[in-house]
Amino acid sequence: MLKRLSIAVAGGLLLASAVAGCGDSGSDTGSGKSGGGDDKITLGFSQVGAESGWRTANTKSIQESAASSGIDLKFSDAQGKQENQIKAIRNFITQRVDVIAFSPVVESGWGTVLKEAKDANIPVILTDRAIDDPDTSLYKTFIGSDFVEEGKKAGDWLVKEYEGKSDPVNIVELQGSPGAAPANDRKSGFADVIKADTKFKVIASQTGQFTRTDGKAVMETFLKSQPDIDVLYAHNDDMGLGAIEAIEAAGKKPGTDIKIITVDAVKDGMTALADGKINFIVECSPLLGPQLMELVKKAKAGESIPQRVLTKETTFTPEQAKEALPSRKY
Ligand code: GYE
Repeated sequence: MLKRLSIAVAGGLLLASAVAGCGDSGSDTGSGKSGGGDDKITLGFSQVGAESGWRTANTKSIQESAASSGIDLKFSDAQGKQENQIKAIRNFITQRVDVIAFSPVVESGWGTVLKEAKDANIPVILTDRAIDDPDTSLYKTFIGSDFVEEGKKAGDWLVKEYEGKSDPVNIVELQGSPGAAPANDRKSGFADVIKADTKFKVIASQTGQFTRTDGKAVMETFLKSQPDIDVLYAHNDDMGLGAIEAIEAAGKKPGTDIKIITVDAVKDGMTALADGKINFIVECSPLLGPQLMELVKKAKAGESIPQRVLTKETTFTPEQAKEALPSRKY
Protein backbone atom coordinates (compact mmCIF):
# COMPACT_ATOMS: atom_id res chain seq x y z
CA MET A 1 0.00 0.00 0.00
CA LEU A 2 2.79 2.41 0.81
CA LYS A 3 5.20 1.14 -1.78
CA ARG A 4 4.30 3.78 -4.34
CA LEU A 5 5.79 6.41 -2.14
CA SER A 6 9.47 6.45 -2.71
CA ILE A 7 11.56 9.28 -1.46
CA ALA A 8 14.70 11.13 -2.10
CA VAL A 9 16.34 13.06 0.62
CA ALA A 10 17.83 16.29 -0.62
CA GLY A 11 21.52 15.67 -0.92
CA GLY A 12 21.42 12.48 1.12
CA LEU A 13 20.05 9.05 1.70
CA LEU A 14 19.14 9.07 5.35
CA LEU A 15 15.45 8.36 4.97
CA ALA A 16 15.64 5.16 2.95
CA SER A 17 15.73 3.07 6.08
CA ALA A 18 12.95 5.07 7.65
CA VAL A 19 10.62 4.31 4.78
CA ALA A 20 11.50 0.63 4.79
CA GLY A 21 10.76 0.47 8.50
CA CYS A 22 7.55 2.30 7.97
CA GLY A 23 6.35 -0.10 5.32
CA ASP A 24 6.88 -2.93 7.78
CA SER A 25 5.00 -1.47 10.67
CA GLY A 26 2.28 0.33 8.79
CA SER A 27 1.22 -2.22 6.26
CA ASP A 28 -2.44 -2.12 7.23
CA THR A 29 -4.88 0.51 8.43
CA GLY A 30 -4.31 -0.72 11.99
CA SER A 31 -6.40 -0.28 15.11
CA GLY A 32 -4.66 2.81 16.41
CA LYS A 33 -3.78 1.11 19.66
CA SER A 34 -0.19 0.95 20.69
CA GLY A 35 0.95 -1.15 23.57
CA GLY A 36 3.00 1.79 24.79
CA GLY A 37 0.78 3.35 27.45
CA ASP A 38 2.38 6.51 28.83
CA ASP A 39 5.25 6.65 26.39
CA LYS A 40 2.91 7.13 23.42
CA ILE A 41 4.03 10.11 21.35
CA THR A 42 1.50 12.91 20.98
CA LEU A 43 1.45 14.74 17.65
CA GLY A 44 -0.51 17.95 17.11
CA PHE A 45 -1.30 18.36 13.42
CA SER A 46 -2.91 21.42 11.87
CA GLN A 47 -4.33 20.72 8.41
CA VAL A 48 -5.13 23.38 5.77
CA GLY A 49 -8.74 22.27 5.30
CA ALA A 50 -10.63 19.99 2.94
CA GLU A 51 -10.43 22.01 -0.27
CA SER A 52 -9.46 19.26 -2.70
CA GLY A 53 -9.22 15.55 -3.44
CA TRP A 54 -5.51 15.86 -2.70
CA ARG A 55 -6.21 17.24 0.76
CA THR A 56 -8.71 14.49 1.58
CA ALA A 57 -6.17 11.83 0.61
CA ASN A 58 -3.47 13.62 2.61
CA THR A 59 -5.62 13.77 5.75
CA LYS A 60 -6.48 10.09 5.42
CA SER A 61 -2.80 9.19 4.98
CA ILE A 62 -1.83 11.14 8.10
CA GLN A 63 -4.65 9.74 10.25
CA GLU A 64 -4.07 6.15 9.16
CA SER A 65 -0.33 6.24 9.59
CA ALA A 66 -0.57 7.87 13.02
CA ALA A 67 -2.91 5.06 14.07
CA SER A 68 -0.72 2.29 12.69
CA SER A 69 2.42 3.86 14.19
CA GLY A 70 0.86 4.08 17.65
CA ILE A 71 1.07 7.88 17.64
CA ASP A 72 -1.63 9.83 19.44
CA LEU A 73 -2.83 12.35 16.84
CA LYS A 74 -4.53 15.60 17.77
CA PHE A 75 -5.92 16.72 14.43
CA SER A 76 -7.16 20.23 13.78
CA ASP A 77 -8.77 21.52 10.54
CA ALA A 78 -8.00 25.20 9.84
CA GLN A 79 -10.70 25.58 7.19
CA GLY A 80 -8.33 27.50 4.98
CA LYS A 81 -7.56 30.21 7.56
CA GLN A 82 -4.11 31.06 8.86
CA GLU A 83 -5.55 32.51 12.07
CA ASN A 84 -7.10 29.11 12.86
CA GLN A 85 -3.74 27.43 12.34
CA ILE A 86 -2.01 29.88 14.66
CA LYS A 87 -4.68 29.19 17.29
CA ALA A 88 -4.30 25.44 16.84
CA ILE A 89 -0.52 25.63 17.21
CA ARG A 90 -0.89 27.70 20.39
CA ASN A 91 -3.30 25.09 21.76
CA PHE A 92 -0.82 22.34 20.99
CA ILE A 93 1.86 24.29 22.87
CA THR A 94 -0.45 24.73 25.88
CA GLN A 95 -1.27 21.02 25.81
CA ARG A 96 2.44 20.27 25.65
CA VAL A 97 2.24 17.83 22.76
CA ASP A 98 5.53 16.09 21.89
CA VAL A 99 5.72 17.27 18.28
CA ILE A 100 3.80 19.80 16.17
CA ALA A 101 3.33 19.37 12.43
CA PHE A 102 1.35 21.57 10.10
CA SER A 103 0.68 22.30 6.45
CA PRO A 104 0.84 26.11 6.22
CA VAL A 105 -2.16 27.75 4.55
CA VAL A 106 0.14 30.56 3.34
CA GLU A 107 3.92 31.04 3.25
CA SER A 108 4.36 34.13 5.38
CA GLY A 109 3.58 35.24 8.93
CA TRP A 110 4.75 32.28 11.02
CA GLY A 111 7.71 33.74 12.93
CA THR A 112 5.98 34.65 16.19
CA VAL A 113 4.05 31.45 16.80
CA LEU A 114 6.93 29.22 15.75
CA LYS A 115 9.21 31.06 18.17
CA GLU A 116 6.71 30.23 20.89
CA ALA A 117 6.94 26.54 19.97
CA LYS A 118 10.72 26.74 19.93
CA ASP A 119 10.81 28.41 23.36
CA ALA A 120 8.58 25.60 24.64
CA ASN A 121 11.06 23.08 23.21
CA ILE A 122 8.48 21.46 20.97
CA PRO A 123 9.89 20.38 17.61
CA VAL A 124 7.95 21.54 14.54
CA ILE A 125 7.72 19.71 11.21
CA LEU A 126 6.50 21.53 8.11
CA THR A 127 4.37 19.14 6.11
CA ASP A 128 3.53 19.51 2.42
CA ARG A 129 4.07 23.29 2.21
CA ALA A 130 6.99 25.57 3.03
CA ILE A 131 7.13 28.91 4.83
CA ASP A 132 9.19 31.91 3.74
CA ASP A 133 10.83 32.67 7.11
CA PRO A 134 14.60 32.69 6.66
CA ASP A 135 15.09 31.40 10.23
CA THR A 136 15.28 27.67 9.57
CA SER A 137 15.84 26.98 13.27
CA LEU A 138 12.08 27.47 13.69
CA TYR A 139 11.41 23.99 12.35
CA LYS A 140 13.20 20.64 12.32
CA THR A 141 12.44 19.67 8.75
CA PHE A 142 10.18 20.25 5.77
CA ILE A 143 8.68 17.22 4.07
CA GLY A 144 6.88 17.67 0.77
CA SER A 145 7.10 18.15 -2.98
CA ASP A 146 9.15 20.59 -5.02
CA PHE A 147 6.36 22.78 -6.41
CA VAL A 148 8.66 24.84 -8.65
CA GLU A 149 9.73 21.62 -10.29
CA GLU A 150 6.08 20.68 -10.78
CA GLY A 151 5.40 23.98 -12.55
CA LYS A 152 8.45 23.38 -14.74
CA LYS A 153 7.23 19.94 -15.70
CA ALA A 154 3.91 21.46 -16.77
CA GLY A 155 5.77 24.06 -18.85
CA ASP A 156 8.08 21.44 -20.39
CA TRP A 157 5.12 19.44 -21.64
CA LEU A 158 3.62 22.53 -23.23
CA VAL A 159 6.85 23.50 -24.96
CA LYS A 160 7.12 19.99 -26.45
CA GLU A 161 3.46 19.91 -27.44
CA TYR A 162 3.85 23.08 -29.53
CA GLU A 163 7.34 22.37 -30.84
CA GLY A 164 7.87 23.54 -34.40
CA LYS A 165 4.74 25.71 -34.41
CA SER A 166 4.91 29.46 -34.52
CA ASP A 167 1.32 30.63 -33.95
CA PRO A 168 0.65 32.33 -30.63
CA VAL A 169 -0.49 30.00 -27.85
CA ASN A 170 -3.02 31.67 -25.55
CA ILE A 171 -2.91 30.28 -22.04
CA VAL A 172 -5.27 30.86 -19.13
CA GLU A 173 -4.12 29.96 -15.64
CA LEU A 174 -6.10 28.92 -12.58
CA GLN A 175 -3.92 29.63 -9.56
CA GLY A 176 -4.11 27.92 -6.19
CA SER A 177 -5.10 29.79 -3.04
CA PRO A 178 -3.31 33.17 -2.78
CA GLY A 179 -0.05 33.15 -0.84
CA ALA A 180 0.19 29.34 -0.63
CA ALA A 181 3.55 27.83 -1.54
CA PRO A 182 2.13 25.52 -4.25
CA ALA A 183 0.32 28.47 -5.89
CA ASN A 184 3.40 30.70 -5.86
CA ASP A 185 5.81 28.01 -6.97
CA ARG A 186 3.70 26.27 -9.60
CA LYS A 187 3.14 29.66 -11.18
CA SER A 188 6.79 30.67 -11.18
CA GLY A 189 8.13 27.28 -12.33
CA PHE A 190 5.75 27.26 -15.29
CA ALA A 191 6.47 30.91 -16.17
CA ASP A 192 10.20 30.25 -16.07
CA VAL A 193 9.98 27.56 -18.70
CA ILE A 194 7.53 29.16 -21.14
CA LYS A 195 9.21 32.57 -21.15
CA ALA A 196 11.89 31.14 -23.43
CA ASP A 197 9.43 31.30 -26.33
CA THR A 198 7.38 34.46 -26.90
CA LYS A 199 4.59 32.58 -28.68
CA PHE A 200 3.37 31.46 -25.24
CA LYS A 201 1.15 34.12 -23.71
CA VAL A 202 -0.62 33.89 -20.38
CA ILE A 203 -3.67 35.98 -21.29
CA ALA A 204 -5.52 35.58 -17.98
CA SER A 205 -4.47 34.28 -14.56
CA GLN A 206 -6.62 34.20 -11.45
CA THR A 207 -7.07 32.20 -8.28
CA GLY A 208 -9.55 29.33 -8.23
CA GLN A 209 -8.74 28.63 -4.53
CA PHE A 210 -7.77 25.03 -5.31
CA THR A 211 -11.50 24.14 -5.39
CA ARG A 212 -13.78 22.73 -8.08
CA THR A 213 -16.44 25.38 -7.46
CA ASP A 214 -14.09 28.32 -7.93
CA GLY A 215 -12.27 26.62 -10.80
CA LYS A 216 -15.58 26.37 -12.62
CA ALA A 217 -16.68 29.93 -11.82
CA VAL A 218 -13.38 31.51 -12.86
CA MET A 219 -13.21 29.45 -16.05
CA GLU A 220 -16.70 30.72 -16.92
CA THR A 221 -15.45 34.30 -16.70
CA PHE A 222 -12.33 33.45 -18.72
CA LEU A 223 -14.51 31.93 -21.45
CA LYS A 224 -16.66 35.03 -21.56
CA SER A 225 -13.80 37.53 -21.68
CA GLN A 226 -11.32 35.56 -23.82
CA PRO A 227 -12.61 34.44 -27.22
CA ASP A 228 -9.45 32.53 -28.10
CA ILE A 229 -8.13 30.17 -25.41
CA ASP A 230 -5.74 27.40 -26.49
CA VAL A 231 -4.55 26.07 -23.16
CA LEU A 232 -5.64 25.93 -19.52
CA TYR A 233 -3.00 25.45 -16.85
CA ALA A 234 -4.67 24.68 -13.50
CA HIS A 235 -2.57 24.43 -10.33
CA ASN A 236 -4.56 21.36 -9.23
CA ASP A 237 -6.90 18.69 -10.59
CA ASP A 238 -9.97 19.97 -8.77
CA MET A 239 -9.86 23.39 -10.43
CA GLY A 240 -9.24 21.69 -13.77
CA LEU A 241 -12.27 19.45 -13.22
CA GLY A 242 -14.45 22.43 -12.38
CA ALA A 243 -13.16 24.21 -15.50
CA ILE A 244 -14.03 21.17 -17.63
CA GLU A 245 -17.68 21.62 -16.62
CA ALA A 246 -17.52 25.28 -17.65
CA ILE A 247 -15.86 24.45 -20.97
CA GLU A 248 -18.45 21.79 -21.79
CA ALA A 249 -21.29 24.14 -20.82
CA ALA A 250 -19.84 26.67 -23.28
CA GLY A 251 -20.12 24.06 -26.04
CA LYS A 252 -16.39 23.36 -26.30
CA LYS A 253 -14.50 20.11 -26.01
CA PRO A 254 -12.03 19.98 -23.10
CA GLY A 255 -8.74 18.34 -24.08
CA THR A 256 -9.33 19.11 -27.76
CA ASP A 257 -10.59 22.68 -28.23
CA ILE A 258 -8.75 23.71 -25.09
CA LYS A 259 -5.75 21.68 -23.94
CA ILE A 260 -5.60 21.17 -20.19
CA ILE A 261 -2.65 20.66 -17.86
CA THR A 262 -3.18 20.09 -14.12
CA VAL A 263 -1.19 19.06 -11.04
CA ASP A 264 -1.88 16.35 -8.38
CA ALA A 265 -3.02 13.18 -10.22
CA VAL A 266 -5.84 12.24 -7.83
CA LYS A 267 -8.29 9.61 -9.09
CA ASP A 268 -10.86 12.00 -10.57
CA GLY A 269 -8.13 13.90 -12.38
CA MET A 270 -6.58 10.69 -13.69
CA THR A 271 -10.00 9.51 -14.91
CA ALA A 272 -10.51 12.76 -16.85
CA LEU A 273 -6.99 12.35 -18.26
CA ALA A 274 -7.71 8.78 -19.36
CA ASP A 275 -10.93 10.08 -20.99
CA GLY A 276 -8.96 12.70 -22.94
CA LYS A 277 -10.52 15.67 -21.16
CA ILE A 278 -7.21 16.55 -19.55
CA ASN A 279 -4.02 16.25 -21.61
CA PHE A 280 -1.26 16.08 -19.02
CA ILE A 281 -1.00 15.80 -15.22
CA VAL A 282 2.02 16.48 -13.06
CA GLU A 283 1.92 14.20 -10.03
CA CYS A 284 2.04 15.51 -6.48
CA SER A 285 1.79 12.78 -3.88
CA PRO A 286 -0.47 13.34 -0.85
CA LEU A 287 0.67 10.13 0.86
CA LEU A 288 2.99 11.86 3.30
CA GLY A 289 1.72 10.13 6.45
CA PRO A 290 4.18 7.22 6.72
CA GLN A 291 7.26 9.40 6.26
CA LEU A 292 5.87 12.05 8.57
CA MET A 293 5.38 9.55 11.40
CA GLU A 294 8.98 8.35 11.04
CA LEU A 295 10.16 11.95 11.28
CA VAL A 296 7.93 12.56 14.31
CA LYS A 297 9.51 9.60 16.12
CA LYS A 298 12.99 10.82 15.31
CA ALA A 299 12.23 14.38 16.33
CA LYS A 300 10.80 13.17 19.65
CA ALA A 301 13.87 10.98 20.22
CA GLY A 302 16.10 13.98 19.53
CA GLU A 303 17.74 12.21 16.61
CA SER A 304 19.12 14.28 13.78
CA ILE A 305 16.91 14.49 10.72
CA PRO A 306 17.53 16.01 7.30
CA GLN A 307 16.33 19.62 6.89
CA ARG A 308 14.46 18.77 3.71
CA VAL A 309 12.68 15.57 2.73
CA LEU A 310 11.50 15.52 -0.86
CA THR A 311 8.80 13.29 -2.28
CA LYS A 312 9.57 11.71 -5.61
CA GLU A 313 6.97 12.18 -8.29
CA THR A 314 6.22 11.56 -11.93
CA THR A 315 3.95 12.87 -14.71
CA PHE A 316 1.10 11.24 -16.64
CA THR A 317 -0.14 11.25 -20.23
CA PRO A 318 -3.59 9.79 -21.05
CA GLU A 319 -2.01 6.41 -21.92
CA GLN A 320 -0.07 6.31 -18.67
CA ALA A 321 -3.19 7.28 -16.73
CA LYS A 322 -5.10 4.33 -18.20
CA GLU A 323 -2.34 2.03 -17.05
CA ALA A 324 -2.00 3.54 -13.59
CA LEU A 325 -5.69 3.94 -12.74
CA PRO A 326 -6.58 0.38 -11.72
CA SER A 327 -4.02 0.38 -8.93
CA ARG A 328 -4.29 4.05 -7.98
CA LYS A 329 -4.86 4.46 -4.24
CA TYR A 330 -6.17 8.01 -4.17
O1 GYE B 1 -1.85 20.38 -4.88
C1 GYE B 1 -3.90 21.03 -3.85
C2 GYE B 1 -4.20 21.25 -2.43
O2 GYE B 1 -0.46 21.76 -0.88
C3 GYE B 1 0.27 20.22 -2.50
O3 GYE B 1 -3.02 21.81 -1.90
C4 GYE B 1 -0.87 20.80 -1.78
C5 GYE B 1 -1.94 21.39 -2.68
C6 GYE B 1 -2.55 20.45 -3.69
O4 GYE B 1 -5.32 21.91 -2.17
O5 GYE B 1 -4.82 20.20 -4.48
